[in-house]
Amino acid sequence: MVVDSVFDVVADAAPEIREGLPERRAKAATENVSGDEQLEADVWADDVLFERLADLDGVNWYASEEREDVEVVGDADDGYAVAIDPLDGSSNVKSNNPCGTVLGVYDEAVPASGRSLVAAGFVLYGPITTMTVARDGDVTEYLVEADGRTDLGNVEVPDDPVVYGFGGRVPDWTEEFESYVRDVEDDLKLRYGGAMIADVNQVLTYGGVFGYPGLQSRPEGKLRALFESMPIAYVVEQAGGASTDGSQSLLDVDPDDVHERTPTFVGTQSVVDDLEAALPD
Ligand code: AFP
Repeated sequence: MVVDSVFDVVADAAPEIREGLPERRAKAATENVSGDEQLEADVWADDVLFERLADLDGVNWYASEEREDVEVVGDADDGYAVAIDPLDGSSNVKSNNPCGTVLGVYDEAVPASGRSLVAAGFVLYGPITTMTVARDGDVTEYLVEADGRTDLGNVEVPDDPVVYGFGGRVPDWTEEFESYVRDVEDDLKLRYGGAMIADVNQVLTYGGVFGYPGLQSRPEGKLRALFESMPIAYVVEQAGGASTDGSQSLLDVDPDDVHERTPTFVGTQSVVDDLEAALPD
């Protein structure tokens, strides 16, 4: 199965990427198309993953946060598109904080709606390396080591929320969003580390909410729909949680551009419901 092969490749590359980080903490003298300063690690991880994923029969398109255009890498009937952020949270490499890879597998050419996702997942470089994969209605966490993967069991978002974390500067939040956060912070514990996949894994583990809101200065927010928001929403929703861009499931977002950004919130259903109620339509 092509989807199996995609996650086999990502898991097999993970130990090599992790081992290659120490000597790649410097900044490359480049920016990606979104204007993010690129670390050597960003560019290198993208090259490692592109080389392997482009080779897979059944993968027709490779879209990356680090590449301006979608790469056409195959012409299989019913081929898939892989949309990937090779090193999410790469600015955490310098400070030795968690980072990882996030990807979605779409069953048509991208950009495409989140409803065309057939699988999604992420690798998390923390105290241990894990890969979490959502597909066919299940979400499974694996321990990833050089000699292979170990199934650590199913992942389900806890119903009782414990943690919250939101990006952007507080003065740049909208009034309605800030008011919502003031309520949330009375009940939940702040967990925000600058890498979406690490912060979302807190939510998957303990329950709660993670988000990067639309800002006064940037109403679309920071996170990229195709590579970050929709894949992570797919994981969280398949794990029994919810997602929203403020008014709809992130899976209903249908980006026109590969690098389009969207306000992004994922987490325990009750908390996401309260958030949607607090934000203007
Ligand atoms: P980098 O990959 O450039 O470190 O950005 C990480 C990210 O896209 C996402 O993983 C984080 O949740 C978010 O940006 C952090 O953004 P702030 O630095 O504005 O908090």
